Amino acid sequence: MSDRCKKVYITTPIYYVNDVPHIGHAYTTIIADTLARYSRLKGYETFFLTGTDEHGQKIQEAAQKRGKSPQEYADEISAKFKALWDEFEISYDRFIKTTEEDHKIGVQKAFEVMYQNGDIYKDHYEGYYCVSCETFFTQTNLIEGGFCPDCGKETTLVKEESYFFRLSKYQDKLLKWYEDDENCILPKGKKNEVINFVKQGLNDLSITRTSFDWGIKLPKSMNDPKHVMYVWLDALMNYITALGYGKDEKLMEFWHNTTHLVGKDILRFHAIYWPAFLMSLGLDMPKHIAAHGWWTRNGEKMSKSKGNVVDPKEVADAYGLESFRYFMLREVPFGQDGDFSQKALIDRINSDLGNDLGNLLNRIIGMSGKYSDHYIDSKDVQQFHAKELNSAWEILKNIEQYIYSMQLNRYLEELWKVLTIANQAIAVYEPWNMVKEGKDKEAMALVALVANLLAKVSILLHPVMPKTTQKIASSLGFKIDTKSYIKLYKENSLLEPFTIQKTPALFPKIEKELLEVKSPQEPKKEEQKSDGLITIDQFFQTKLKIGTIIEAKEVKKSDRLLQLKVDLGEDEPRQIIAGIKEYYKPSDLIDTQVCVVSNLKPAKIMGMLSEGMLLAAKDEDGLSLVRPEFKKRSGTPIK
Ligand code: ME8
Repeated sequence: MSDRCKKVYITTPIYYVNDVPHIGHAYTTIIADTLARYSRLKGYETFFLTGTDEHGQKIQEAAQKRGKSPQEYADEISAKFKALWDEFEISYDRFIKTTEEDHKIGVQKAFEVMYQNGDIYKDHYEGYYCVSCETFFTQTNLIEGGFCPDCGKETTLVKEESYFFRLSKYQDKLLKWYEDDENCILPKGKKNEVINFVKQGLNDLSITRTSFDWGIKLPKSMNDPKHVMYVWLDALMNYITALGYGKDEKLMEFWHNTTHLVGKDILRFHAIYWPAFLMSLGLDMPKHIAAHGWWTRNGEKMSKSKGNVVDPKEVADAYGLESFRYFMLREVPFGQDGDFSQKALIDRINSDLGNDLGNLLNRIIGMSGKYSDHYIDSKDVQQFHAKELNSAWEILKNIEQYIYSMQLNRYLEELWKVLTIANQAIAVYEPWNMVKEGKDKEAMALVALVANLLAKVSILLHPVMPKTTQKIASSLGFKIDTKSYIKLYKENSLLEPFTIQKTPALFPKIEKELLEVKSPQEPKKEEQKSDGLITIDQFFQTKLKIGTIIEAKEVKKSDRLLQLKVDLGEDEPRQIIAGIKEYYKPSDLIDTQVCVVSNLKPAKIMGMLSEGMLLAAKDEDGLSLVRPEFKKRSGTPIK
C-alpha cells in the first residue's frame, strides 16, 4: 500500500479450486483484508479483490477423478472459498472466478494486444511440465529422476505446438524496474532472490497448450482453435480483468496503486512474468508485490496431500476469529515461515489479548466506577501525564511505516508498547492510593490517560481486530471511523468527556487446547513406561491405512529402491520410495494392497519425495510386505 494516491487496490492470489481452503490461504487473505481495512480507515477509496483460479490441467484432472465436469467441480470448491471468506467477514469488493465471461474477454483482449505488440510468436515447445505447480521446466531444472524442483512430484515430458511470450526481451527492463523501485518486491531478501534469478537469463515462455482443453481459447482473430491459454497467463490477468480491462475500464483507475499479496511459492510468477506481461500491455507496474512465508506443521509446508493441514474455520470457531487474526499477524515476521501450534495461539490470547488489552479495559471500567461514577474527562491528562503522552506519541507517529513495509508483526509489537505504557502507568501511579490521599483529580487524570492510550491503540488495531475494537470504542464513547482516526491518531487529540460503558471480559482465559486435532507429537518422555509398553493412545498416534499400489518402477542407480504411487483414498496418490527392489518386481506389485504408515513426516530419498512407509516383515528367508487378507477400500484405517 502506498500513501501517494487516494485510490488503493489490494489483491490476494486467486486460489486453485483443487483443494479446500486451509490456514495458508486464510493467512494471505487476512493480511490483505487488514491492509484493505487500514486503507479504508484512512479514508482512501479501496478495491479489494480475491477469487478462484479455475482452469488448467490440474483442475481438469481433479474434476475427472471425482467424475465431475471441471465447471461443476470448480463451482463447488469456489463456493467453499467464498463461503469461508464471507464467514470470516473478509471485506472483499469482488470475488472473481476465472471461468466468468468478462474475465475471458479481458484475457483474450490482452493476448491480442501482446500479439500486436510483437511479443507473441508460434513455435514448438519441448520440455517438462509439473501439473501440480502448473509450471514448465527444462531438464536441467529437474531433480534427478525427473522430479519437480518445487514440489518434488513427477513431471511429464511435453512436446507440443505452442505460442510463446518474448520474456527474454524484458530481462533488462525488469532489472531496471527492480533497481528503480525500491519497494516493488517485499521483503527485500525475496527481492534479491528474484534479481539473481532474472540475472541468470530468462527464456521465452510457453503461453498456450494443446494437449487438453480446460482453458480460455485464443481470441477469434488468431484463428487457432486448438490452443488454450496457459493457466498462469489466464490467472495473472485476473488482476486487471477484475477492474474491467478489455471491457468497461472505469475501475482501471485503481490499477495505479496496486499491492499484490502472495505466498513465496508464487513470487516468481508475480515478480517476473506478470510485470513483463504488463510492460507488453503498456500498463503501470504494481506498487508492491509482497511475498509472505509458509505456515508449516512440524516444519513441513501444509498441504492436503501430506495430511497436515489446519482448518481455519475449526481454529476460528474454537478460539475466536479475531484472536486467530491477531495471532497469525503477530506471531510470524512477514516473509518468514511459521509453525502452527495451539500452544502459541493460547499464549498469545491469554497474554497479549487477555492481560494486556482486555484487562486494561476492565481496569479502566473498574477504576472509573470507583472514582468518578464511570465518568472520564481528559481535561487534566496533559497537565499530569505529558511524559506518558509523549512516549506514546513517539511510538505511534512512526508506526505506519510498518504497514507500508508489510511488517505487521512489528506494527502490532509497537501498538503493544503503548499498551505497556498504559499498564505500567497504573502500576507506577497506584491511583487507589492517590484516592486514599485525597488526590482525586490526579487519580481521574490517570484513568483518563489510560483510556486515551487504549482509544488510540484501538483505532490503529481496528484493521486487525474489527469487532473487538468496535466494542472497546463503544465502551469508551467514540466511533471507529476516518474522523476518529484523524482526530485521535493523526492530530493526536484526546477523547471528549464520556461515561464509560461496562462490557463483559473481551478475552476470557483459555485453560487448555480446544481443538481435538492436536499436532502430531512425539510421545512425551514421562509417558513412556519403563517396561517398554505403550498406551493405546500412543499406538494410535501412528496412522496406518490400507493402500493400493497403482504404479511401481525401479529407481535408477539404486539396487534397493522402488518408486511407488499408492492410492490412500485421498485426492492424489502418494509417492512412496520403498527399499523392496530385491524382493519384488514392479509389475507384480500393481493393484496389490499394502499397509501404509500414513502420518510419517515426508522425507527426500535420493532427491525424491517419499510420503509414507510400507509395513513389511523380514527374516533370514527374505522380506514380505504386510497385506490385508481381503481386498479393502483404499484409505481404510487399520485399527
Ligand atoms: O498458487 N502457508 O493457488 P494456490 C502460507 N492459483 N500460505 C499458503 C500456504 C501455506 N502453507 N499454502 C498456500 C495458486 N498458501 C495460483 C495463484 S494468482 C494469479 C494464481 C497461500 O491455491 C499463499 O498465498 O496454490 C500461496 O501463494 C497461495 O495460497 C497459493 O494458492
